[in-house]
Amino acid sequence: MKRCKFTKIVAGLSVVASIMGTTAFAEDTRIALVVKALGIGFFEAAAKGAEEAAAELGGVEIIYTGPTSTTAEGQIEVINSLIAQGVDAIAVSANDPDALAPALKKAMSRGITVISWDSGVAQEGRQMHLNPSSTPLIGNTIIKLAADHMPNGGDVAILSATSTSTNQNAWIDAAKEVLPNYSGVNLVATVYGDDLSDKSYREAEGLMATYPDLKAIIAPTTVGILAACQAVTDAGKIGEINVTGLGLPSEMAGCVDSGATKSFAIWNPIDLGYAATMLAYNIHNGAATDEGSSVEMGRIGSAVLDETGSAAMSDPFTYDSSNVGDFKSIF
Ligand code: RAM
Repeated sequence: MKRCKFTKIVAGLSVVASIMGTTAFAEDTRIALVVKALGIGFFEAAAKGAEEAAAELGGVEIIYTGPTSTTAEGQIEVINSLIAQGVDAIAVSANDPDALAPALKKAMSRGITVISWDSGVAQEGRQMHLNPSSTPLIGNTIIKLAADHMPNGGDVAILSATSTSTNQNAWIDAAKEVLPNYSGVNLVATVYGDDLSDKSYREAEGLMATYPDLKAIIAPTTVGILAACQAVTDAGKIGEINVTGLGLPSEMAGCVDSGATKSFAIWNPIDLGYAATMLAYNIHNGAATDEGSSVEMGRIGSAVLDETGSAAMSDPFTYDSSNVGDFKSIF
């Protein structure tokens, strides 16, 4: 009796299949873009790029997700839930290089493709990492942006994201290495706003109170630079303290107009999300990730993996009053 019912169901299904066409049963490839936290404009721009890649590839579903605040614990919860859902790939921008590794190893052991992008995961926790650009270049860029507007030198401070953030920590280390090339530029402090607007604002206020001679706040985070610009503006210190670092033209145009920010830099976050999605898809479909391998990133070109399984996308671009208006509606 049971067998009979089963045969009928299978027969019924094959009728439906032949009506709908065979593709009706082909499942989409589900790629999760896990960000440091939801609500950050930089990651929302990256998600646009991920959707663009999905549309170009066809049969790809993007799951844009992340914790509500920039913690490793929040990301681990998100990753465990993606493992339970059985997604095909996870592309993560990490709040901590080591804390996420066990959860991501578990994902890989279940056959899920794992890459990191933007902010990396320790090598054992992912198959590759995509840097936005060369780390030494970003480190030098953030110091140069400040130094260019300090002809007589002076005190500068860094306002970063979280203290465990892989990307900001690497850029800050690279910045410290080139500091001796900028004589007269004196780094007095590094503080952490955790990529939260209110905490970043308070940290910027704290810097101004502690270092009355401060000439620049360098924030290598899109959240931090905007909060610092607001704090400097509210303190009436435009012209006294230049706020610079890495920001989005869409968020920073007003700061450039007011003079709070003379210039800032960033790479294209839409391209970064697009490239990360292409890499996750191609690795899921068998692209090799050993040292020297080249993995396609669609319209961006190909990523060639170094000995740490990392590659870089493109150089950052500098924005100021001459060009910020042309980009503010894009990202
Ligand atoms: C913030 C995040 C992100 C970083 C940018 C520059 O949006 O910290 O990881 O790449 O700033």
